[in-house]
Amino acid sequence: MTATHPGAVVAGGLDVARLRHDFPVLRAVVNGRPLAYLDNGATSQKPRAVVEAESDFALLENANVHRGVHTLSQRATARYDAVREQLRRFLNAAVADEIVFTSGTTAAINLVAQSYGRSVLRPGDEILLSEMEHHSNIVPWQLVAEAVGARIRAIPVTGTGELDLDAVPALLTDRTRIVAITHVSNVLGTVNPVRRIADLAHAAGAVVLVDGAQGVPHLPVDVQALGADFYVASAHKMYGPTGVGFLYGRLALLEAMPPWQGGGGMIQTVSFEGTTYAPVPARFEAGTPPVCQVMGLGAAIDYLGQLDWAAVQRHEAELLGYAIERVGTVPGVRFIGTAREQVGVLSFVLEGIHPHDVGTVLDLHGVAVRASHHCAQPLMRRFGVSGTVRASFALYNTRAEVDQLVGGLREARKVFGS
Ligand code: 7TS
Repeated sequence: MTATHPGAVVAGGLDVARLRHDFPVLRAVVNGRPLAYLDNGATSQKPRAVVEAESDFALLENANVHRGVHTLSQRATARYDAVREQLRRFLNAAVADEIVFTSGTTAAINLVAQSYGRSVLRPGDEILLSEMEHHSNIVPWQLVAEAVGARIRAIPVTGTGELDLDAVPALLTDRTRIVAITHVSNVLGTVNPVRRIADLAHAAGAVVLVDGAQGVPHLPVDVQALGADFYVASAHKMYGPTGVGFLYGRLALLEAMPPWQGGGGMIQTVSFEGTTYAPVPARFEAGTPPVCQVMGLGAAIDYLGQLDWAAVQRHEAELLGYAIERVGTVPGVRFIGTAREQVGVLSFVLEGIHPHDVGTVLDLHGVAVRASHHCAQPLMRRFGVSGTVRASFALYNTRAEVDQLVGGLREARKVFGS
């Protein structure tokens, strides 16, 4: 693995210009303009160190894990499990066995729904979600609810894009078994009061799954302080590779959970009379895992670990504040989501212009945003829109990129009239 330059952080702030050198794609030219990559909520760019960790492993050290006695396989296994330990520290989990590698957030939620959900839910039981969930934190629960006869309920979202906490006590009943909420909304950027909700859920006897897909790229996460029983995320939104993510689960819960997918690596003994299963986390990692990608995830955690997080958070907050101020000067802009605690994301509509059309004009200006329902159709319905334009930020974004966004929005206004 190649180390990133140690001088990336300068006193008093983040040396963004130097950091950007770690991300070669940021020098791309799109439609004759310098790329302004503001679609980090969909996937962040990857620093050279992450890609090199993957390619070095593939080219020089490749072997399968947990299978061979030969040296290369043993080395690969040690490195694979070392990343598990890195994640344990990154999330402040109690032990490394609480970390299961998955292919991403979606796979991790499906794992919990199918393994934990199916084994505890009875007809008439309830699963409490929220109106701001990504489809990944809705549909897996609907699948299991349908199968077992359970019922889905949802915490409403206020006009500012916050969870309506006053509604929570009435929604938590003696039938609620699982509460699954996002840490940070991928549409609104709202940071949810996870700890408060977890305390209420636990008092009602429910377990809590936190969808951290948009949390880990922006906030230091301590799963124990949050009171999360399960916490899930994807590497590709935290400067790591696609194809890998993780499930954190409290050890006692994981140990009591039945396997979901069967295959190599998750068994103790197999016979036609019956099979016994490996202890966690192997029980939940059937088949060859994404070994190269796990090496890249390790490098991403290293990369994040060498940053001054206070400076990163300051930079991202300043940038969001600047974006709110500047985008707000464009005629006809209406922000969707104005929560008191907001990170990384700015969603808005330009009155009278379809978000797709705005997205297309922005692309002609070299600005990459997402313009859609953002896989959050219940939330779109809540705000009475078919979609929004979403600028989502990362630590390498700049004010100049926000200015480029605003230039593109003014152009869209001109092209489509007012
Ligand atoms: N949960 C949240 C909160 C997300 O933002 C996403 C992806 C997922 C789950 C699913 O993650 P995956 O890695 O398993 O696909 N969100 C987005 C987005 O906002 N734009 O593109 C993908």
